[in-house]
Amino acid sequence: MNRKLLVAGNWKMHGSLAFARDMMAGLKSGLPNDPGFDVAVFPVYIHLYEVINNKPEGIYCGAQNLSEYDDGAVTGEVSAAMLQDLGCDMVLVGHSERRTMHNEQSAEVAKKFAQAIKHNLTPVLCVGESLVQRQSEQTFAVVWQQIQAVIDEVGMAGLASGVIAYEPVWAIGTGETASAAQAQEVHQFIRSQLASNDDTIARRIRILYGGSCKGSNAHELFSMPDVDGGLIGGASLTVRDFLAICEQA
Ligand code: 3PY
Repeated sequence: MNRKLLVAGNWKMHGSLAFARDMMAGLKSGLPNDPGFDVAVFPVYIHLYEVINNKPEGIYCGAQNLSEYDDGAVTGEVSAAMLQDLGCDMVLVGHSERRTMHNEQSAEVAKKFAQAIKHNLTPVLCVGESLVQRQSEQTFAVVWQQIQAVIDEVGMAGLASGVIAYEPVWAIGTGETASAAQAQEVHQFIRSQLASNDDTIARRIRILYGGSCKGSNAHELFSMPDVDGGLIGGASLTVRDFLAICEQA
């Protein structure tokens, strides 16, 4: 099955309104009209409106997080309905920085995923193991537990509305990258586990690689049979670096 690649830039807590505007202008002039792959950017909440209003046709915009609740007295949080109202298309859920720095547990991540699909946002479910977990051969178990929690909440049909991003924690912001073979091994594991539940969904769902992906390694990563694009951190923060990755898609 042909899956359309997705190149997604996670801007994390970087940038300014001027940065967001410049990035959109740069992507507008640098990307072909119909690139044949999907492109998305994930700015901080307060820059979403700027991006949504300046983005070129065909680029998706998403938030980096959302509340697990519908609405109410939840100071500082932003709901899925609010993101949808603003014009967001997507949202990251369970990024490792949220799992580690904000102690987000898989059950909470699963509730956020459910909120996203309830409001027609495409959730990008981030999963991945730490270095200690990899060294003690727990990679598959950790990754599958993170995905299973979402299946328990929304079922396979719900999961199918989203995208999975495999982001080994040891490769995030460290300059370390999983080799293409290491990435493929985990992506293939995820797809085969999903296939034992539903073969059609397994073949259709996109699984992105994230973790120090850049222009110089994107081609090799994206040519793996189960790697359907990338969730890009640092290299999504300049037009030149991001376009260099897009050129490999
Ligand atoms: C990274 O590549 O550093 C990321 O965390 C992308 O989400």
